[in-house]
Amino acid sequence: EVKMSGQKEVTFIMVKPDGVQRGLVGEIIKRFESRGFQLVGCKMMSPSKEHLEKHYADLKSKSFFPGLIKYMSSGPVVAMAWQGKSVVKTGRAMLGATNPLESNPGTIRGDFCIDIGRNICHGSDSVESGKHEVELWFGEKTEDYSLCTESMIYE
Ligand code: RTP
Repeated sequence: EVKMSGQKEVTFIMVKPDGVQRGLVGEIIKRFESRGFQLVGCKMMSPSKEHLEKHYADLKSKSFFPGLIKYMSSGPVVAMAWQGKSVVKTGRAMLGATNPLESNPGTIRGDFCIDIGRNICHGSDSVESGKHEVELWFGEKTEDYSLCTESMIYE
């Protein structure tokens, strides 16, 4: 039971409008699936400005905030909830540094983008915000099938 609890960790990963338009949805999903994480929620949607302002509430005072909301509203996004052991921290590592020029090659941003304002994906930055963001984007409607696959990934 104690062992299982870490595997229930969830993170919110989003393919931003530039990632969708550039056809990188499959690539991003593939990397998380191949690593062994489980997709427990997935939808394409065009979030309202109000919803995006909630998601980015802690950035409201930043000078780039209006541009960020405009960019994030420029087309549909793919919102995903991923589950697994240490998925928040590992997910961030897989995305790479927020500024793609500082992202290592081999990371998603390090392989596919250049500008911080067009960095193709989002990932929750703590276990707490993972939970909060999955709830904000999915409500209660995520799946949990970690029990079905435990012997495939975890000891
Ligand atoms: P993220 O949530 O997207 O994974 O990135 P983060 O927490 O590492 O970065 P944060 O500072 O929360 O910024 C969120 C998103 O805002 C855009 N941004 N633009 N133009 C700029 O200087 C600037 N700084 C941040 C980026 O798209 C970043 O992912």
